[in-house]
Amino acid sequence: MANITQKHRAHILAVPYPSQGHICPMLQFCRRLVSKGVKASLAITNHISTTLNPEPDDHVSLVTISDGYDDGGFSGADSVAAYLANLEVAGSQSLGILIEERVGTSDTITCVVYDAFLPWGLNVAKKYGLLGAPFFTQACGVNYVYYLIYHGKFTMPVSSPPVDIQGLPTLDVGDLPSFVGSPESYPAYLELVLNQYTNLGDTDFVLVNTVYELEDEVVDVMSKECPLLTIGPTIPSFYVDNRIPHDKEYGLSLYPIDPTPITNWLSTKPSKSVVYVSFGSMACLTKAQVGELAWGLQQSKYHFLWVVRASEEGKLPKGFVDEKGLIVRWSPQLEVLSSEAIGCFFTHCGWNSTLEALVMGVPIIGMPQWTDQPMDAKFVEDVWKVGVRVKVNDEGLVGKEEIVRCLNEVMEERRGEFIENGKKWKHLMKIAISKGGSSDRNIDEFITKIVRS
Ligand code: UDP
Ligand code: 7WV
Repeated sequence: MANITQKHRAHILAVPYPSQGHICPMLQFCRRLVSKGVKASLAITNHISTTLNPEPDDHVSLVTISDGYDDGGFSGADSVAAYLANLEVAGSQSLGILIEERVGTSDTITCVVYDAFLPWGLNVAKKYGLLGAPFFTQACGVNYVYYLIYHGKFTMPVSSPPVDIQGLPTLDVGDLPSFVGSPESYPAYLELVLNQYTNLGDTDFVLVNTVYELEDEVVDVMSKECPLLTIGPTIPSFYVDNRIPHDKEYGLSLYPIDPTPITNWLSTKPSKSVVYVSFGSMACLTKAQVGELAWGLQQSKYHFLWVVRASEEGKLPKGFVDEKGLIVRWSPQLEVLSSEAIGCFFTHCGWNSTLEALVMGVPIIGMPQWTDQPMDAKFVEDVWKVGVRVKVNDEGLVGKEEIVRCLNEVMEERRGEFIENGKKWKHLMKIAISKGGSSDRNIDEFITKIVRS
């Protein structure tokens, strides 16, 4: 048995928050560890496991825990607060059982890598004498704002003057994470993001899915306060360093998808002629906003591929059709963004989508909705300068004229500038995760520490 244990240098158990944007980056981080000789298992919820029936992963073992809602998952909960409370209780208990079952076997867990949204992961790890490392799925700048609030160094609600935080560009209220600008909007989620720091001092490592070169100033500032290891981008190796065989897709999609009609449609379109529109897995737009988007896309000159999730479909204007466009319920986003036909990405600026656009060198039109997205959009426009952010009108809507204006700006008028700037970030991100790059060195450091301990 000892031999088997030695074959892999350590066994990490990764516990993502059960949403699309949190599972994928952690799964990718696991694949990266496996490629470096570490065993990795990913704990998804019973609900996700039974609804998805995921294919076995070539690299990472899938195991299951409970979120307390084995039948309905998040939609089975009465409130966000109830979901989070039950996730903690049922999650801690089932995670403990998973760990205990493996003690003394060739599968013994060495370290629990838990989503920073789930700080109770550390308690479970410690109970069994294991190492624990939080994994932050959001940008370091966002994490730092929450960190300052948690430590009382920055107070909410923020009044109107712009705020200056060391390591970050000057931020207007609308550039801050939405929960900070309007603390009353989602109290349970605000608590979730602030609670990321409750036991940070007890951890030996803090893993962050970002790239040092994208946020060097804030990473340097925050590193003085806690031991950060930037390890991103957690995008399949095929699109970055291409060192890991068979790592081209995320592989764990919470939505059913048939890529063929989409890739076929894209293949008939001229180079850089298509606007890819998606707001990720969670955002819910108002019916009025979906209408403005529809008319804006229709009035523009460009082809568009628009992801409208099944739950959002009813908000499309009745009978809306446009021969320039293709509307789908979900897309193979990496394949789409890497397609020659794509000219720009009209996105909510979720952190994964933002990293994906940067790695593919695709110019961005940011239309942030909530949570960390406004800050990501700020960086897109003012730090990386790879695109623009839409302006919201007095009614809180992004009107069709504004949409057409932004499309013209990014698809034509300022296209060269955005492409040119984008090349730099794309290059830096690929170098970071390639052998000897900033993220690669940090991942090696993490492994060395967990293997030695
Ligand atoms: N995604 C996808 N197909 C879609 C829309 C999104 O594969 O039609 C993927 C996307 O590539 C990204 C993730 O879903 O990896 C969404 O994560 P993000 O952080 O951008 O946003 P969230 O869904 O968490 O708001
Ligand atoms: C899922 C649930 C809640 C939040 C997020 C994802 C996120 O912003 O990453 Br606050």
